Amino acid sequence: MKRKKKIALIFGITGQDGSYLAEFLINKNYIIHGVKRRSSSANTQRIDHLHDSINFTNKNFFIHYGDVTDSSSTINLINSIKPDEIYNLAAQSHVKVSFDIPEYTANSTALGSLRILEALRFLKLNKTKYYQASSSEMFGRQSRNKSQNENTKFHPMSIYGVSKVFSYHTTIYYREAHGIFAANGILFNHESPRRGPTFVTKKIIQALVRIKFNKQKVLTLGNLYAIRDWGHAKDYVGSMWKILQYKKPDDWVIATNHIMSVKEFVTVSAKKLGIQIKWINKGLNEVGINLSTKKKIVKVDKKYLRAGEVDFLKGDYNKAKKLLKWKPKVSIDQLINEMIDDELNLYE
Ligand code: NAP
Ligand code: G4F
Repeated sequence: MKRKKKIALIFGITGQDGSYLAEFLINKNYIIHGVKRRSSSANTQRIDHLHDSINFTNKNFFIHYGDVTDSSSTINLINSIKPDEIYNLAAQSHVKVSFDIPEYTANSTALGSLRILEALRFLKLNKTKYYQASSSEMFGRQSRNKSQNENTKFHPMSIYGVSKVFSYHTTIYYREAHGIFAANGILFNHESPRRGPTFVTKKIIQALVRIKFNKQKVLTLGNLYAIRDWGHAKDYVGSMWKILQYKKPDDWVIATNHIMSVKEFVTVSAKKLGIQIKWINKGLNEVGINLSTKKKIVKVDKKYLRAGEVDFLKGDYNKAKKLLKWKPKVSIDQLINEMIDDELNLYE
C-alpha cells in the first residue's frame, strides 16, 4: 500500500531557514504548506525557485497568508491543514531591531509560539508535532571560553532573547502539561547566501565585495570583538527535521563548537577577496586599512553597538551528535567561500 505523504506547516517559510527547510522537506516527499505575511513588496524571493523544482506540483506546495500575531489566521490555518509537523520559524529575528521594537518583537517572537501551541491544544490535534526555533541568544551573558549546552542557565540580553526564552518554556509547558510533541532546537548562529543583509556576516561579505568592485568605500560595524559559533543554515534545517523524528520530544543544542570574532570574520573574508587588512587604533577609533591602497575600508560606529550585548557564544552539540546522529557538515571556511561566491556572481 502507498504510504500517505506527511504534511508540514512552516511558519516563516519566506526566511533564510524556511526556504532551506522547504527544500529539505520536498526531498523527503512532504506536502508543504507555508505561511507568508502580507507585505507591500515581494517577500518570496527565497522560495520562488521552488515552483520550478522537479518534485514540485500544485498538489504538494501551498502558500497561505497569515501572521503569528493574528490568532484567528493561525488557528484557522492549523485547523484546515491539520499538519503532521509544524515548524515555527516565524519571528522578528533581528536582535538589534528588538531594542527598537520590543513590543512587536515580543508579540511575534514570544506570543507567536503560544498562539500556535494553544491552537493545537484547543483543536485537540495531539498527533501534530511542533518544532520551536529557539536560539543561542537565550544564553546571553556567559563566561568566556566555556561552551553552552542544554543545561546552561539562560541570561538573555535583549527582548529578542527574552522572547525566545518565553517560547522555549512555553514549548516545554505544552509538552509536559498537555502531552503535545513539542521540541526546542536551540540553534546557534547559522548563515548562508540567503542570510538577511543586515545580519553581520552577510553585511560584511556584501560590503567587502562592493569595496573590491569600487561600489562602496567603507564597511561600518559595531562590536568587532563579539564571538560567535557560525554554522550553515542548510546543515541546520536537517537537525530541525531530526528533532521531530526522535522518539520523544526534547530540547537540543545545534552548533559547530568552532568560534570566530566579528573582526576575524572581516579579516578572513577580505583575505579571500585578495584584500589584506591592517587594523589600527582601539575602541570607536579602530579602523581597518587596505594595505595595498592605504585606504580606510572598515570603521566602527556606535550606532551599531547594542544596549545589551552577547559577547561569547560557543555551542556544545554533543547530545544531538550522540542521540540524533547530527553533526555539522560545512566548515566556517566553506561557509565564507560560498557566501563570497554567491556575492561575486552578482558582479561577474
Ligand atoms: P529570518 O530570515 O528573519 O526569517 C524569519 C521568518 O519569519 C520570515 O519568513 C518572516 O517573514 C517571518 N515572520 C516574521 N514575523 C512574522 C509574523 N509576525 N508572522 C509570520 N511570519 C513572520 O530568520 P531565520 O534566520 O530564517 O531564522 C528562522 C528562525 O530561527 C527565527 O525564529 C529566528 O529567530 C530563529 N533562529 C535563527 C538563528 C540564525 O542564526 N539564523 C539562530 C537561532 C534561532 P518575512 O519574510 O515576511 O519577513
Ligand atoms: O549577525 P548578528 O546581528 O546576529 P546575532 O545578534 O548573533 O543574532 C543572530 O543569531 C541568533 C543566534 O544566536 C539568532 F537567534 C538571531 O535570530 C540572529 O539570527 O550579530 C552578530 C554579532 C553581534 O554581537 C553584533 O553586535 O555581530 C555584532 N555586530 C558588529 N557589528 C554586528 C554589527 N551585527 C550586525 N547585525 N550589524 C553590525 O554592523
